[in-house]
Amino acid sequence: MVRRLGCTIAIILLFSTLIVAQTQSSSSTKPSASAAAMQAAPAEAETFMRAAEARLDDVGVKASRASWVQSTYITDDTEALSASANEEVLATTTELVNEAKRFQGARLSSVLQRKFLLLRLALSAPAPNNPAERKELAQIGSWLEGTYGKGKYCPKTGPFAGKCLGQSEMEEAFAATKDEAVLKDLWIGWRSFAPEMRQRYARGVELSNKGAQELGFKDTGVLWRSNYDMPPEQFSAELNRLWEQLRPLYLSLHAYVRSQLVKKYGPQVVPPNGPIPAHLLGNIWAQDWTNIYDLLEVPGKDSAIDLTPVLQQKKFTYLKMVKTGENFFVSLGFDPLPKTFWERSMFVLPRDRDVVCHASAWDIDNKNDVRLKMCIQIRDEDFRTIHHELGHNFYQMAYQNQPPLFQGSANDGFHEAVGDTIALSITPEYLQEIGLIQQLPPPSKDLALLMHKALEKVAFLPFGLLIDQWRWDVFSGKITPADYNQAWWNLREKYQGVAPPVARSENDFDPGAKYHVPANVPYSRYFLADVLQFQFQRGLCKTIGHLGPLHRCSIYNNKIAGERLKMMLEMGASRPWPEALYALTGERQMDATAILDYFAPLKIWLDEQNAKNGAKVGW
Ligand code: X8Z
Ligand code: ZN
Repeated sequence: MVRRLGCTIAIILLFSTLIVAQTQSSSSTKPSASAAAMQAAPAEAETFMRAAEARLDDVGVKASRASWVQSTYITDDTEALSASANEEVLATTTELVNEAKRFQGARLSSVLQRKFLLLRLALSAPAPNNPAERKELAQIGSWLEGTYGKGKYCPKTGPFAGKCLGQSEMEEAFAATKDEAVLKDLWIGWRSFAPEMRQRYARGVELSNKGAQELGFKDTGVLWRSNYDMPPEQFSAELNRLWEQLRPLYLSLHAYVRSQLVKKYGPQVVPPNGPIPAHLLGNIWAQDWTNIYDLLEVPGKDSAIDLTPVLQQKKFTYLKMVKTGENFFVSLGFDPLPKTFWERSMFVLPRDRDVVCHASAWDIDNKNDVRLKMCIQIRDEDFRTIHHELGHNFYQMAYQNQPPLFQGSANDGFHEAVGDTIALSITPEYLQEIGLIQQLPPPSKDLALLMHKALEKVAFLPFGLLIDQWRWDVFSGKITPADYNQAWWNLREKYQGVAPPVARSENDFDPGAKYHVPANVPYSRYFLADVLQFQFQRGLCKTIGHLGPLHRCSIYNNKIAGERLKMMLEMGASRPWPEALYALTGERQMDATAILDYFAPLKIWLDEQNAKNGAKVGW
């Protein structure tokens, strides 16, 4: 349970931000400490910080190596080695944060103030100061991640009988079948490895809360919400504000998709006015609905929008998919990926060992040893995910000249949004330019293009929000272990309007079947990224003078757009995120109008269809 940057792995250093005034208002600021600090010379703080960053860098790199080996070769030994390296990170960071208390209230440069701030926020699961508890927390973290990585379901009947399906094969299976009974079996089966995590997860929550309290936060959730250059309660309000703006769009999509699923599966299976059964949306977690695109009746649907058959016809290999992603960044003026990226990455599921298949981008040495870890399949979704991950890697390389504590993104949503922004440029125009399609679909097919994108981006929004609503309440104690599963499904219904296909109970631990929960990766970042990527794209397309709808804008090959983007990436975490946003877009606020405008023509069409079908909106 060491701080990671989403699925960009750079152990310890965290990289989000909070303005100094708020840190100082925390309960750990005692007058006596401040009085002592007034005497602590800024030069002493400078020396302290230089040594601290060197130590963090050192233990962080060691832990990254151990974690890489664990994630790409899960055994008891690699789990133990990784836990031990993470324990050292926890110990070092805690020690440094405690020592740093003597500088509270000292008159420091803004750069130094920001570094002290980031140091205090550097762990996503801070450990208690007690060595035995610290060790226990590190072990729980490695065990949970390893247990998820090994998680499999081996169906006894149906088309997948005789195979054992890990995350990657399970995603494939969910995309491949529309048979309700098979989907239900897979859905239940995927959750069967999670209950054994429940108890140790709860213990991890207890320990990391203790660690957070020792750092002066009320609980770990407050620490997470303190990472956005504003007070934690303002951050929660900010998320609500964005969600309220986006909810009508989601509701329109939900109502339309449900009406189509009623046609396919019948009202006995899909209640026309109720939540959608969660196994029918083409994805194990119902977070991305693109796999049910072919069930929908959309004008212009015949055009080559789903890239899976295109990639397969063009005989794309996994390497060609990654090279195509790299080529996009190079076309913008970024340096190519280093030779070691190609030598050290894991691109496919190894046949002979357990690995964590959930895609991630790594920055092993905070310099050029960047890597991709993924179980690539030749399909549309993985092509997009490759761009997502490479966004992390190019960000990491762009900020490598920043000092260690600034080697991160402006806030964690920025790290998640960069590759997705690039993927928004995978337009028909771009696909034609690189020879993947021959003919451009006419504007009359735009609705189909938008629907495909909405099944990815709009469908995801409430999911992106609710995971941390659950965890914040778990950390605060509002949700207790006795209600873990019920509370989870209450939120799934409230935000997403989905329901489990069979009754669930507290013998289940459904949150544990989603990677980021056992891996302890905060999730609000993906909601933010969903909003930010459209803002980034709108800003970049304006910069290059694009005329016409945003969904037909590609920044491919455009060095001016590349320069703009690079400028922001190179800032790393050195400035509060509104400044980074300003550098790219000229805006200082997160703004949902970019995504709303993008999908505006679809929203009109969805509302017409829902009215025509008499589809109820909501559940
Ligand atoms: O975890 C990821 C990336 C790695 S940071 C593959 N994503 C979230 C998820 O899969 O749940 C990207 C979209 C949301
Ligand atoms: Zn990511």
